[in-house]
Amino acid sequence: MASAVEIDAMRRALQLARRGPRGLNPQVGAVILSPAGEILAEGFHRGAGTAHAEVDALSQVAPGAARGATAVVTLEPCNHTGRTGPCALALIEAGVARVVYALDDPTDAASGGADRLRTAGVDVESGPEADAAEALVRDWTHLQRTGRPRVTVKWAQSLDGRAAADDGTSQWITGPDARRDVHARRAAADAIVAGTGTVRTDDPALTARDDDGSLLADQPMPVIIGESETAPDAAVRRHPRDPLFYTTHDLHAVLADLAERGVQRVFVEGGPTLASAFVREGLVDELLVYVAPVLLGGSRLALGDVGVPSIGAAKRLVVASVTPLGDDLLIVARPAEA
Ligand code: AOF
Ligand code: ZN
Repeated sequence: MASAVEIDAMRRALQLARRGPRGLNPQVGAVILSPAGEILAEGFHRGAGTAHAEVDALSQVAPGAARGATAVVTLEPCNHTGRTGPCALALIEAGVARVVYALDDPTDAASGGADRLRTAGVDVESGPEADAAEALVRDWTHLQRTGRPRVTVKWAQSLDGRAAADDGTSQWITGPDARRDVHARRAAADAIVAGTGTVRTDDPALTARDDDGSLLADQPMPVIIGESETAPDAAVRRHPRDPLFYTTHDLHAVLADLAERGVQRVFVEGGPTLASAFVREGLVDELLVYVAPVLLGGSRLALGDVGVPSIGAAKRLVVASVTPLGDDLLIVARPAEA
């Protein structure tokens, strides 16, 4: 059983983990406790190629001072030599007597640290705060498992499924509460994707903003897909992060490339053509549909061709939640098979 002091230390380690960047490696935090339960050192992982959290924490204690100590880590200490050496070995060599970690390492390459520690006589315990630790690295785990980022596709529509009036105007279908929710979700994504057509016609800023229009602290990287040129004075060129442009229409290739750049979560807000392409290719992990109680009629549908010639091929979804936002509704849905 983990002690109350160890559980507190794990919560602290989770806070520390969040100081590290989201990217190719998971966010990991570590706390070293003396046998009396005092914090000797704290550490976190600053991204691929830098010291792991355990090694970062150990580097802050005097040689020999971690002997008999307890290491509290948010992820199972690794057992491999990747860009850095195995943390399990570093802990053993430092003389740590006990290791408490929250979550097993989900990768084949790096897992096995717990067994290695036990074999060396270290007392090992796993599980405290596992849910929070799992939530923290969920997108990274998805990236490991699938080789692509998690994809959220969002659109706003009228009650009759239109994304714009027939003259193309669409500002605004939904109200301020729904728009605030969208901006918070943009801020939580690593990249925001739009098509060149939407960039040309709507000139979106693709930033995450609060009600008065000022920028939120976290900004997704803008990603523009398509063949037409983006004008030199397009709003997206003033985005705080440099936009990434892809001229290919192969969304699988785009997502594989984003994964290699450490993009864990993608927010697709690119208009009906791009949304349809993601749906058609089966690349959607989560759909966010903001439904406003208005009727627009006409031909500007929220989705075009999604590769459903007949009802037997319908893309079946499960509804994860339905949330009222002001006068609007947010429906979160996922593919039925996922
Ligand atoms: C840990 N502590 O702080 C992190 C771990 O290429 P490397 O050497 O940076 O190894 C990356 C892998 O190590 C990564 O895929 C994951 O399995 C694990 N991350 N492990 O013990 C850490 N960041
Ligand atoms: Zn490690």
